[in-house]
Amino acid sequence: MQKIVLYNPQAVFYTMPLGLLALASALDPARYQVQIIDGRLERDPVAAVLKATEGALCLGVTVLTGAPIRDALKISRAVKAQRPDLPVVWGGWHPSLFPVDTLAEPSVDISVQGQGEITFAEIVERLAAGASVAGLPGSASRSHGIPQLGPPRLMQAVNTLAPHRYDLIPVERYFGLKRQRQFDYISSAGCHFRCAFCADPFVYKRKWAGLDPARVGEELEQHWRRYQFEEVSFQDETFFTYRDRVIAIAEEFLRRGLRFAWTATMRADQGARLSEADMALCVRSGLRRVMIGVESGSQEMMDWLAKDIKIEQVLESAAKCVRHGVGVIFPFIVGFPGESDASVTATLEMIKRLRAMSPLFETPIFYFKPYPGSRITDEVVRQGYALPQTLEAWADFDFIGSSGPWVTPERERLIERFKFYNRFAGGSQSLLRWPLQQIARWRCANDFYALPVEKLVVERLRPLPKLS
Ligand code: B12
Ligand code: SF4
Repeated sequence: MQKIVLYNPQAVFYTMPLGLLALASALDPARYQVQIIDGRLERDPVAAVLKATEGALCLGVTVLTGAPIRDALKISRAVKAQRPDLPVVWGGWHPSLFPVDTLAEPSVDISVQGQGEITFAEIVERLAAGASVAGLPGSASRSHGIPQLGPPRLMQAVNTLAPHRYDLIPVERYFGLKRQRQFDYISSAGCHFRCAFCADPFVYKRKWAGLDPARVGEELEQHWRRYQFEEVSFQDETFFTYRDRVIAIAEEFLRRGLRFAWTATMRADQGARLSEADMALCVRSGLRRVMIGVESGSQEMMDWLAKDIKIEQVLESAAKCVRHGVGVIFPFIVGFPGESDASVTATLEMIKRLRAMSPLFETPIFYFKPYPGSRITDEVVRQGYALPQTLEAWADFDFIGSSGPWVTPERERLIERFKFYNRFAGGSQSLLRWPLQQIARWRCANDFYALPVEKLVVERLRPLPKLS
């Protein structure tokens, strides 16, 4: 039995490490013993990985762009220093976007692009046989010290892949850290759409592959009976891609008598197209909340972003969710390169409009960041914007809570104040917060954000996390 170690870097949320579960589950359990170490659960992740990699065949690390790179580097370097012969494989979004650049890091031997199950299984087979991994489709590695990229690998139909082995992770610990019995699950890979700020079109080439509804029903029934969760959080990029599939999944839940709530991503055009009867069926099967990326309240900006969505579809989806009691998270992005004041104003107006529709609606605002692999990022780079050149610099490329170079200090001040008052203006509030809610409502209604005394007092009393 050969040992494989997989590492999930530290991050700010406790979503289950589904990428690593997918890799581990694709390996033959009769031949490989897989240990998943999650940096978010370990007191001393370096010590845990060093201990686990003793006698291992390889270490695999999943790497997102931004802060997780720092931890991935720390772990990979510590392992290489102690076990120079142990192959270290990086996969996930960042190595998918920078297959060869990733190999400038001496502690990384192989990088994997896109879907990793089959590529990783083949890497492991070759390593076990003492064979070279050079030229393996979907990967890059060094040949005679020179990084070389293998040919791309075609997208794998996900139904052919093994079910995810949740017994490899401490599911209860994730429930505890999330403070809710919420189970993470993924039913598809990729996305057909082409949004200009997103890396998915680059990595998945606008392809999508989904699990059969019967399999989703069967797997979730087994997991539900075993883990007794209250909610399933579908991590799919676009869960509502095909109406018939979504309806079949909802029918599976009902037929099997599964009593859990579920949440998923929905595009506004998909929501607008969904019939009242379909929506009602989804709700009966447990649908409680969807996430609909709006990004901008300006149609012109939406078109520039190639969202392929109309503002009316956002409002139509929102109204449908109100009618069916479904909560919605509508994320917005401000600070796109060259964004006009009118566009920002349209976004803030749209947020107010949505917030007024339901106390179950949330409207987080993010600042645009030129994540690699997107059309806008390519454009700003052509115009002279310098992307980080090293992995260390990419690790710092994590603007959670900061505004980026395309937002003037005045605009940032306005947006931060708007976020504060908008948060307090909406929803039901406790008696204690009632006066603040009234002031916040008045301010939002009159677009008056000067002299934000209440904001200063509240932040003094309880600093708010700057996440949205
Ligand atoms: C859950 C999630 C997270 C979790 C992290 C998950 C984890 N690993 O612990 C959290 C909440 C921490 C997170 C954070 C962020 N996220 Co996020 N997240 C997701 C989401 C919704 C699901 C990920 C998932 O589980 N997918 C399912 C699994 C099966 O797929 P996978 O992880 O991609 O793994 C496959 C391949 O990538 C590959 N693979 C992955 N790892 C490895 C490792 C090896 C060794 C190999 C060989 C292969 C391999 O094989 C796997 C199976 O095919 C994705 C969207 C999506 N649907 O993928 C966005 C996504 C990954 N996130 C994204 C972004 C932008 C972010 C944030 C920057 C957003 C923000 N501003 O907050 C932060 C950055 C990190 C930080 N600062 O902490 C982008 C990726 C951008 C990038 N270049 O990295 C995505 C794609 C969303 C999008 N379309 O923009 N995220
Ligand atoms: S933002 Fe969502 S819908 Fe648009 S391309 Fe990315 S994953 Fe697809």
